[in-house]
Amino acid sequence: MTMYTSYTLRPASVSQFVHSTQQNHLSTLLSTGRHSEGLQPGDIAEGKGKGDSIRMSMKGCQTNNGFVQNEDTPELELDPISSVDSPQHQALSIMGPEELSLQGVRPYAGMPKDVLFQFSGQACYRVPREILFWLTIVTVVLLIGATVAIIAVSPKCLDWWQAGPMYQIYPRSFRDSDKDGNGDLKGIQDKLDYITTLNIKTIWITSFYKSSLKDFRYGVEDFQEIDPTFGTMKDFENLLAAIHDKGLKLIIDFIPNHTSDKHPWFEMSRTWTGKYTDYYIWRDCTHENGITIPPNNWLSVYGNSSWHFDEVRQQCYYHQFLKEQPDLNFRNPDVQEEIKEIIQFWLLKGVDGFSFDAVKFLLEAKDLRDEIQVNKSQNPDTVTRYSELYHDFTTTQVGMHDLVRSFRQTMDQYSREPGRYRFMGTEAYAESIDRTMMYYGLPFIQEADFPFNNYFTTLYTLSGNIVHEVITSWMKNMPEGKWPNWMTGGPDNTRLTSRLGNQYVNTMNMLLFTLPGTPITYYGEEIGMQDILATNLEESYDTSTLLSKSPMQWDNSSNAGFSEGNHTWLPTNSDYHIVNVDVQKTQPSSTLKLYQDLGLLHANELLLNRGWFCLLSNNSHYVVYTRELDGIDRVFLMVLNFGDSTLLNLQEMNLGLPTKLRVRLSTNPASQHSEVDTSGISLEEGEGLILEYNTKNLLHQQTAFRDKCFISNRACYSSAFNILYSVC
Ligand SMILES: [Ca+2]
Ligand SMILES: [Ca+2]
Repeated sequence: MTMYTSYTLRPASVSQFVHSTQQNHLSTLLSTGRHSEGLQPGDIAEGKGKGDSIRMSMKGCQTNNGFVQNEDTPELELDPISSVDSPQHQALSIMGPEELSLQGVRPYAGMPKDVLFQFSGQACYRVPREILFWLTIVTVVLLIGATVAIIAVSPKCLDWWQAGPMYQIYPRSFRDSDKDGNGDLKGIQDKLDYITTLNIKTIWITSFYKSSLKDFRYGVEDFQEIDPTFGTMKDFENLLAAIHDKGLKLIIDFIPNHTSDKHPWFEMSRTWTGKYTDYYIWRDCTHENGITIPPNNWLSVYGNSSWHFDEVRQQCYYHQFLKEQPDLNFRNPDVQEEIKEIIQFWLLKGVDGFSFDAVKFLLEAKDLRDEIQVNKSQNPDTVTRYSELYHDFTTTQVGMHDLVRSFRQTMDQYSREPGRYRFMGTEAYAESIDRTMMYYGLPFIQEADFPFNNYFTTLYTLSGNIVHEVITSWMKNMPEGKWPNWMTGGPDNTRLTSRLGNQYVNTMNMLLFTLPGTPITYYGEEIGMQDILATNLEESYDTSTLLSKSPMQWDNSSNAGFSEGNHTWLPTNSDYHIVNVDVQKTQPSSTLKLYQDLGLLHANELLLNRGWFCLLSNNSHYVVYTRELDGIDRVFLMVLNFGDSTLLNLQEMNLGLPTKLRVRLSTNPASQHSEVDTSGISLEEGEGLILEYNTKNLLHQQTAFRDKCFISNRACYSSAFNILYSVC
């Protein structure tokens, strides 16, 4: 509402007005320069005002030059002449040349803003205010600058999949909770306390999907169902919640390449049902009198043609593995969408990541070209073994990595919450190293966090040179800034003890925990379990895949504490009386105790989880390497003997070592916490030492060692602030 005011007021009356307004809720009258004669408040109340009469028209609660007037205020008419002065003008007039004297007026609560402005303009208020203002601005700028600087110099934090070891569990063999002789999800939950004693960060449970195949690994009938052998979906949810309660993470297997031939998709595909018709790879083929002439010469991984004639559909379907495992047609967008939905299903359940199996087989050449024989002179009719062909048209086809990246993108949608990053590993079994490295992705295209490094799991002979070769092959080919990982066993491989000999188990575990990257342990390797003998099996199934999957050996009781039932699905190894958790946890020199000590060291030592790795020396016996970090004047020097007993002279390596090094950990209990003489270290067969010494002369800083040293994410340590920083 527009207000017209015109008043005359003697300056001396301001104080009086202030108080009278409080009492009478009258409109404010302030003098203007033009009206030298003033009115008394009483005059206004009575509607008086001769030459300088005031006419005011006000309704409701209005401010008038900052004074408050309520509805009780009598309506006053303003002088038309004076009314040219707007309220704004009135306000400005306060500040005018005839500025009012505020002498004797003191600030009070509820003071009108215009009078408040009068006070606030005074130097005693203005100066501190401006000082405070600029102090605030400077502080904010400094804080922003400091935050940006800290972010800029901080190295990338290790994510959970980098920070601690992974523990791979074959669920049918870990612990049986319901006496049926098969390990199950509840059994794993019962043993979580044990897993935490290993300083494990991530549990990796291999395939538990609904399947009628014996080993449950590669023939899934429903990707969104738990096989009843392992329990129910509720059991899975309980297990996952319990794993998270303990601060652990869970990753699970996923095998997208194929399904079981009992999967509903396949049942519908073979009967030409709607969109499922093209869910698998079908081709016409000739089939007469039980003899099939396949569309091409492609072979199954297990040998013989990878095509199988289906009586129902009267066509051949492609199977890279067993005929019970038909390959999905990944060139069909509907299939891609189905797989995406399965990934989302488990991520919504809360799993922390996947191991994607057999991804190199996802696509095949569209034109079904024959693969080339390794031995060109061999009669094609006799080529039946997988190794007799080059697999240029059935593995790693153009577009395969795009599929893997699409899996990654789906997972990224569920990785945005802090602390909820979803890990992606790819299984790249029997790939060349350069093809394996492709799964790390490209500089700006993320793929797997890492392809699983199973090169140690296939070693059947050991020497310092062989171990050195496996290490350098990975480290030199891995793209810059990526994170390594190391496995020593797995469900598809012979156990360490059976492959390499019991005397090397501790050394291999020491190697696992002192290399840079994520250590991955297959269940039972922490106590040195070995394969069961094939002759003990009452199975007609492919026994070679079962020997490393025998029940976990917990204690001396029947079935090694794995099951209280009368029968177990695979026999327990006969060595369980001496090789079991219960016995080893009380033995100070046991494989389990060393494994736990290594896990602790790995968790607590920046040198091991963030430090440089310098590979210094190797021969047919030993490998020597260091872990060091700028800012820490202490170095770990590992000496691992993968050969027979030998003598090592570290001084010959010109590392500038002191004459004595402290033993931090040893596979030989007798030498724990002692010192060794660097000019002559006697190493037993399979002996490993983690030595420690102080120096300010780190090897990676020296030109001579620069090409022998590696780091994923460079970091330096400041002991003064107890922080890591990257600008160093
Ligand atoms: Ca069971
Ligand atoms: Ca395939």
